[in-house]
Amino acid sequence: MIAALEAVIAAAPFRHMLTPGGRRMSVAMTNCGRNGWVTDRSGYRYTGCDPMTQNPWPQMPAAVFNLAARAAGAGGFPGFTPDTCLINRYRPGAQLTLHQDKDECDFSAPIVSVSLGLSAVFLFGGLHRRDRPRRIRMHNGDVAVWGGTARLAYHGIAPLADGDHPLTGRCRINLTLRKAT
Ligand code: MD3
Ligand code: FE
Repeated sequence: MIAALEAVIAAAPFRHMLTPGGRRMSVAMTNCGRNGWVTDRSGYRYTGCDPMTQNPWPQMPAAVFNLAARAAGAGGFPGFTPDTCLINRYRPGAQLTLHQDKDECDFSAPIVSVSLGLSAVFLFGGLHRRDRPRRIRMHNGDVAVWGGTARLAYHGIAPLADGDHPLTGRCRINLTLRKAT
């Protein structure tokens, strides 16, 4: 998985995107697949090309697609065909505040996430921002399927603790596979 991702990252490097409010995200991101999720001063959206290079996003590696499809099937969502994989890189201190994933067309498709490298505390909330989130530790190799009533749950990642992982060094990599269009 890591070897396949190296090629993606070489063609579409990690970058810190801007929120619509103009803040630099602490998580560095890139994408592969037919669509890629981006944010800048004009908002959140999916694009077919990388705004940094103007090139189409790199192809999704078959190993990544197959893992996500198999995991979704095992979780009760057969026929999942993700068209986008967001790759998030967390260094110590990086975090993702509570949010919903709402930029996709079809909320009946689940989201599959793959955690690599350093562990993180995943915040799994409810359908309202005020619902107190459960804290779930995500470790290297963990794969999660979020569908049905969980699809629109608020979620986030607590600030990453420092550490050193044999696979990734001082970071956590998360793959988020979705059907965007
Ligand atoms: C639960 N990423 O990229 S992945 C994101 O670890 C994002 O980088 C986190 O949230 C990360 O948008 C979490 C797991 C995840 C993704 C989407 C969900 C969990 C979810 C949508 C609904 C509920
Ligand atoms: Fe999310």
